[in-house]
Amino acid sequence: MTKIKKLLVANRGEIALRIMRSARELGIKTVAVYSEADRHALHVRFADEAVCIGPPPSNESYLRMDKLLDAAKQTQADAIHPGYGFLSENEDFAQVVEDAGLIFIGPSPKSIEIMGNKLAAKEAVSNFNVPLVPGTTEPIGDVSQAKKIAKEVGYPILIKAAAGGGGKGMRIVEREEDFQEQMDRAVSEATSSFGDGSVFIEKYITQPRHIEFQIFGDKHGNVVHLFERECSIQRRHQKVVEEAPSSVLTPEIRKAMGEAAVNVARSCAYYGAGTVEFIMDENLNFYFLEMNTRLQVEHPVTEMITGIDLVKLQISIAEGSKLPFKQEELTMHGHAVEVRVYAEDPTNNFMPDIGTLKTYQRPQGNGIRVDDGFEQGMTIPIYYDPMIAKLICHAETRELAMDKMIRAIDEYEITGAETTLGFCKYVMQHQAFRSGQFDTKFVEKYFKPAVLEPKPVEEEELLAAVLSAITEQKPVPKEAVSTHTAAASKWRKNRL
Ligand code: MV4
Repeated sequence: MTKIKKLLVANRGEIALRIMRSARELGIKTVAVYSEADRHALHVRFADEAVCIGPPPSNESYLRMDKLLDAAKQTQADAIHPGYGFLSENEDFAQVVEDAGLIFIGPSPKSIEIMGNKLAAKEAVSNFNVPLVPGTTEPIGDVSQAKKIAKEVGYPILIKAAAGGGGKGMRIVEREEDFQEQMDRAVSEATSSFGDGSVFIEKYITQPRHIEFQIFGDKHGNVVHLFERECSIQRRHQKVVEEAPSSVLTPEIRKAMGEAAVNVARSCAYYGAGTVEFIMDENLNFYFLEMNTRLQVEHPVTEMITGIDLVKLQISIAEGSKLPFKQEELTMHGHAVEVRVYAEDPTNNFMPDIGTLKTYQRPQGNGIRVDDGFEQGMTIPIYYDPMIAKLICHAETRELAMDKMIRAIDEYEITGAETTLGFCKYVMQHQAFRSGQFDTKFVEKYFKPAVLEPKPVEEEELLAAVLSAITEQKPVPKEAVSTHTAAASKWRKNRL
């Protein structure tokens, strides 16, 4: 057991803040790192100490292992938490942190390495009773051999890059005639993106649901799962809505998937927080896809249904503590939903709409959590992910959690940048989502920009219109008058 005294968080924004809050509650001092673009960021203000690690671009700051280690040395931090993204799933980073005599808040470099390669992951789980999508478990060497297997499992099939992840480097093959061409494309994409051209094939599940299990292991060989999250509402591999538990799992399937998830963790002697990703077909068959060896963006929904602080648990496991509970002692309470609020314009193909947050008012109330890294008046930097916040609602039932989410979205007031709030509200009100009859094609199937109401007129534009109408002695535009005299709620941009 090594108690951590000072933790450096090698990340920025909402996740850096979220991690530092838990550290502070544990009496651990916190060190922020920041790029020149984040000098005034909230995570910098929150920390006990802060070190500038370079210019705005991530590859000159947040991705620089040497600068992060220097910052740790300079501040005498004894541990590093990588957050998510950036270096969180880089086994070399985990290794250099340990080589420097520091505690890495995460799994072993070896676990990261194995699960970072999908074929190595399949190989690892092969003796652990984990269902895999029918296909190949070796890199394809001989195309005629691969075609034979494709014929056996049946078209359509999916070619995936072993080194890929998050949907990168995948190719669908509808019929045998296209196999060679798609194969060539996949190999060249994989080579240029990952420096590794190995590819394999799987049966293509056409309308899958994405269900992932939160697992936790300690350094003494104990592993548990903390139930599932469903993240089927995605747009181009970017998650939009996440919830826990999933609305489709029966207790029996949950138990079977949970056991499979624990076995995936055992197959690579996993410790720390991890997520085991499955896809589920329309007959509720589930298959292991990959394991993410980090704390995930959507971890708050799990925290809300279990009441467990996952960051505190990560820290105590990194210190060498045993898991404080057994599987049988874990229970779920109620239902949690999360939406990701991005500075993107849903009416303009979700183009990033970076700006200064002219007004920024968070929703409040029982069962509402907002994880963000901004305040009114701040400018969203152009260099990083355009996520403004995560909005999480918890209630007794799924229905009540969705209703709370709609209320919270209506109460959220953001001007100065277009956001995905209205889009999230559309999802929350959609009968396919509400009934639980949805899959990963939801956005493609149902969303068109026209479903969002036209944006209300901004206050300034309205004033200008009224003033010019008065000074020019023209009648005040009718629309302006009605908007102005309407209830204050009409000002909100998220009304549908
Ligand atoms: C699949 C699949 C269908 N069949 N594998 C996309 C991200 C990566 N983690 C795996 N992905 C998929 N793998 C087989 N055999 C469909 C997807 C997929 C997907 C998965 C989960 C959530 C959203 C998705 C969107 C498109 C494709």
